[in-house]
Amino acid sequence: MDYVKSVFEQVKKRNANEPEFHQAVEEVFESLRPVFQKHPEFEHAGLLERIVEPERQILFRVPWTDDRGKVHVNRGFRIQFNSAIGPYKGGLRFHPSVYIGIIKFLGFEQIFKNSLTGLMMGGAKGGSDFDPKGKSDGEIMRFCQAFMGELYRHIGADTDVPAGDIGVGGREVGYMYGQWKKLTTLFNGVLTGKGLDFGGSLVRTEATGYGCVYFTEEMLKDRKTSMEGKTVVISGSGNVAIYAHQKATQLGGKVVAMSDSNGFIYDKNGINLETVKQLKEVERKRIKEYVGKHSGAQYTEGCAKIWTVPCEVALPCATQNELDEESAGVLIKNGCIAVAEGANMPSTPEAVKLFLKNKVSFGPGKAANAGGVATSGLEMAQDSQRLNWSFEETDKKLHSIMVNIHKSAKEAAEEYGTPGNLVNGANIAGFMKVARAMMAQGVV
Ligand code: NDP
Ligand code: 2IT
Repeated sequence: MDYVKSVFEQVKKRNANEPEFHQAVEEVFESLRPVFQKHPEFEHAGLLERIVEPERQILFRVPWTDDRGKVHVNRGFRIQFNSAIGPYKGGLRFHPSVYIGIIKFLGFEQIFKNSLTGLMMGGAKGGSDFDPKGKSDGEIMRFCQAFMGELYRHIGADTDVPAGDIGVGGREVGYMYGQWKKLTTLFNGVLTGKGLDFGGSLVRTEATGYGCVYFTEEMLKDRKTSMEGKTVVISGSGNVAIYAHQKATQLGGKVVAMSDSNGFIYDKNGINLETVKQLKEVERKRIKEYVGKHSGAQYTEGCAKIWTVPCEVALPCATQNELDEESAGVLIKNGCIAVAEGANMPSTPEAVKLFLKNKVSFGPGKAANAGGVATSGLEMAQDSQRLNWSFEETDKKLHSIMVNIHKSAKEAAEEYGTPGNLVNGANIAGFMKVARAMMAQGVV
């Protein structure tokens, strides 16, 4: 059995019943095969065995009280995966589907994504199986305080810097920061995605969606075209989806469909973003309410069918494995030429294969959605300097980071013999920096 395969078998055995983690590892390993052929010293140093084993995994009880005085217990997670190139960095996800396998897949992806940004950030992820849906502000606050009541022991501006992800936005980061500050009596950049009044960065809210579209523009440039005049479908209607819509529209695209976990809306005139923002960011309601406000729009129950809406550009921005082989086939048949993953691992491995085989420009999540964490890195830099940069300056930096990520992935794909395959390119480019750092730092 070859080295890559034998380590993967070990990963499956040691991490049984964690299919999302296996999926993320398998994809990276497949891309890295040629790297290990070229660098036998990596095998000797046990790089793969080390990189799939988190440096530290923290699991904790989160007891909190609802508005009626009833006590609930959730489970909290923080996985500090790899610190070879910087302090641990990665978001927190609050969603009932969260378990150790989800946090592990996300933490593993984060190692390579953070490396691709070119900034000094290691990989981590955390979260809880807490469901924020239908909870009052007071309940959200008490949960966030309880969660931080344990997490604060393990994080720090120079050790581990969490941020948002699904179910964790500005409101939750604010409550967690307040509790962290109270417990430690410190004030620094220990969390990113903070409010602008207390150390947050301009553009962080928009960053993942904007970055995903900047990445798409680079892929379209390679096809001698641009976003101008393109029909776009975006799954999800959360933070990433909303700002992907905003940037795609600014660049001349028309977004005709968006979704939430219940279903999707279609508006042939282009989805009105102000209505979506009001519904999702302010009122925290369901996307189906959109059709009551725009007469030409239609709502369809079931979110997976969104990929049957014809488009040239598809941006999956909701969750893992939301776009399968069948949906990929329909997208291709309908003339889709570019797919960029705003979400983490939204396309199944079979869907990815089909896109690559049919020469659809495909931007994998760890490259295409790296704008969020990159801007978190910019927030950390501003916090350390005790300075705030302007929107324009920060957006310019984000744009140049996304252009560079596309370039490094494209060049690595060419260097290792699979031109145009940005999955291989992103995995290899992200891995190489971490591998060099691990080699230089010895067996630790
Ligand atoms: P939000 O919580 O703001 O929005 C999530 C959106 O996805 C909602 O529309 C939600 O619908 C939908 N969704 C969530 N879970 C499911 C599910 N199981 N099935 C179908 N739809 C679902 O999260 P974000 O926008 O921040 O995150 C979206 C994706 O982007 C995630 O994969 C995240 O990991 C990734 N990402 C986020 C970054 C960030 O900076 N926020 C950075 C990089 C990647 P509903 O409201 O019905 O639950
Ligand atoms: O998946 C991701 O990159 C994020 N949720 C953002 C992480 C961060 O630290 O900003």
